[in-house]
Amino acid sequence: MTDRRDEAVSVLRENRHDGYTIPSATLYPYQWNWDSAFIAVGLAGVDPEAAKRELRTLLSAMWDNGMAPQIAFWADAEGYFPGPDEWEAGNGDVQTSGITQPPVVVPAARHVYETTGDDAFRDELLPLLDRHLSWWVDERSFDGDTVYVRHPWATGMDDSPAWLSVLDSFDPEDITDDLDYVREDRKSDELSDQRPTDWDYDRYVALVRQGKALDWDEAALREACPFLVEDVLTNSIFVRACDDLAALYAAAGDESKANEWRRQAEHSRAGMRERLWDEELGTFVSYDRVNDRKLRVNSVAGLTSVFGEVPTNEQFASLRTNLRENFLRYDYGCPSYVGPDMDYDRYWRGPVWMNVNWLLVDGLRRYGATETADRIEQDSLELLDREGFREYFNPETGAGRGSDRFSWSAALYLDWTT
Ligand code: 9YW
Repeated sequence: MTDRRDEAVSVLRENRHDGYTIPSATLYPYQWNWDSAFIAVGLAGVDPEAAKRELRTLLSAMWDNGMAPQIAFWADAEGYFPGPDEWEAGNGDVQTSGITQPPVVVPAARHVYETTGDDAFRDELLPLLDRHLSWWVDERSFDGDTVYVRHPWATGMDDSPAWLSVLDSFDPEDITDDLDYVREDRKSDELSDQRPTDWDYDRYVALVRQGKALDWDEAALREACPFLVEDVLTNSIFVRACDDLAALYAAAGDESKANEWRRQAEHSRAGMRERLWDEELGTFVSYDRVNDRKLRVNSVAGLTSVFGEVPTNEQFASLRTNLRENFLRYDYGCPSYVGPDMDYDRYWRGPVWMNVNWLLVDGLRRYGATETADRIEQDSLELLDREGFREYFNPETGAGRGSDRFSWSAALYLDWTT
């Protein structure tokens, strides 16, 4: 093992708690949903039992209705806002947040299964994964094809510029009368300039307080919530998750279930191609269901559609031109957003993130775009080798930003260097 791989393993060991791995010891002291999925991918090759446990713990926080929460508060911790008392949500065993995150758990489960060949693990997870994806279709889809989220944090790309016009479409005081809170995410001066602004934060908190006031009731929130967005990243991952669930069923010999989920994947893909494609930008975009409009922003989220094999060949040709001309003209690919007010250092408004690069590399290889995939993979490894396992990176200088010893950066390094 190289020194860097050893270090990646030790980051994951340091951040491991009882059955799950926290994203960062300095910023995020609980279990996060898609973080754990990426972590399981990296652990699969070095500690398969820990990888399985990571996913089991993640799924044991699932609600009865099949919602897999963004955060599970397994143990008390200091210094994170909004914590368990703020959300007042959970499944009886564990307190959780009231929103979800993109269902990377299914691709991760398939990866762990295929690495270990553990049929019992596959069979144990199948009904849980099925329940979760069925929840997306039953509770989070207007038309049965594309799915929606009701908070920017649920997309995993908290302060993406794609959300600005939706956040601007409502007054936080119209949905809650309590906007008192203290942020915990700007502990140093350096971080202050990199985190979401207070204007965004007021709206994030208002959406949380509205959800809590309505007891996290999906039907009530579908009526009242001003943020109902068909996020392109979530949908791309959802489509891939349906395909991967079908593959797991096929491995278990259940062709009828496999076909059911293949059909869902095709149906959701067709919905995305029809409603989320933006010819002028050459990418897929998210859709605001409340105001019935496309959110026309060139975010890397649109490019992750390759992870779900969503673009037709024709769409892929435009998307690849957009990727090369707009995103890969920086020294380090692939920035999270390009366009007006791009900010190289601010969270999801410009910096490079390793989990996104991992989705892109995987998807681009599916389209046979080997050179482009290699470029993004090499940029990622260069950044991690040079800067360490940072949370995000400046696309111009490559400087590491945010927290250090960040779990998914370490985990995906392990997967790329296997
Ligand atoms: C938050 C943990 C999470 C990630 C998100 C990222 C950030 C902040 O950190 O969210 O308070 O949830 O935007 O994608 O899962 O690493």
